[in-house]
Amino acid sequence: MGRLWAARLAGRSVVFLPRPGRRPDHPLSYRFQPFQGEAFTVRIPWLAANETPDLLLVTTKAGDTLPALTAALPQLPETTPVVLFQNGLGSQQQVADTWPERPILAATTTEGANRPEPDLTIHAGTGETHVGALTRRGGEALAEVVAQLQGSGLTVHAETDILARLWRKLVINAGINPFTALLDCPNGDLLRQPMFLQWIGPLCRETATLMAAAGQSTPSPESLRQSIEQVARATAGNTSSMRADVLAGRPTEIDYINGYLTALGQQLGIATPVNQMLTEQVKQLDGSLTNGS
Ligand code: KPL
Repeated sequence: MGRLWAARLAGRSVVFLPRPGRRPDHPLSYRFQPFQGEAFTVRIPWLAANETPDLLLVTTKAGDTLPALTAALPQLPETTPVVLFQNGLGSQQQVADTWPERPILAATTTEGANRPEPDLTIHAGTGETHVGALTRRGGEALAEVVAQLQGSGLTVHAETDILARLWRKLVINAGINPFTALLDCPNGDLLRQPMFLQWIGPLCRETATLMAAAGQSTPSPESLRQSIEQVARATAGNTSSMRADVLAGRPTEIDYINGYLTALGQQLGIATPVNQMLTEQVKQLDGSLTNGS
């Protein structure tokens, strides 16, 4: 996702921030295939030591966000808006709680991008991006941040209740990602998988109870299920991000999806056996792959 935004914003002094401890000496260069039109090469420099960006987009995995910002933020002015693009919930609140005086915002996007080869990024599907504030200063910066992101030509909207949007996305990810990782199948195949058909109803009941207890407007479990199945159908051929992580031997974002819901249930005294089972099973898969067995 970072490479998609960088390619679309290129020409507006875009720079990448290196990972903590790294100082690459060449600009990052990759081929970019826009949704329409010819592919082109993007060359993006790394942030120079004395440079201060107007805006920081954070597109790391949820679990990498806090360490990445802990390394990066001390060198950036307190006024630089930070836009978080992570999946799930939990990592955004960690950041907002750690830097409550900074302009922290969160975004959800339905833009589709993939990287079939290390040096090729494809803008596979157009969508919409919603951005909203997580801190008071984030609210003050919102209009300007949205205007800057609109410079990409992508569709970007200001959102007054970003938490509600993050919750809606979380529901979808919680109902699709772990099943596709466990069953090793594309999203659309779930609709005929006995494991999915057995657990999706109870999962939606748990999630609806949690949403109500967390003060979110609460659709019925049946409408949560319909939304999940609709996205599974609309993205039938896709490999979910969690299945892709498992296949690549990377840690998954389960702690920020079904793991977040399980932890919230524990805090609120609500039983979440299905979220817990899915979290444990994905962690086993994760662990077994990273152990190389
Ligand atoms: O957001 C997704 C993901 O894979 O993380 C879905 C909506 C499930 C599409 O694949």
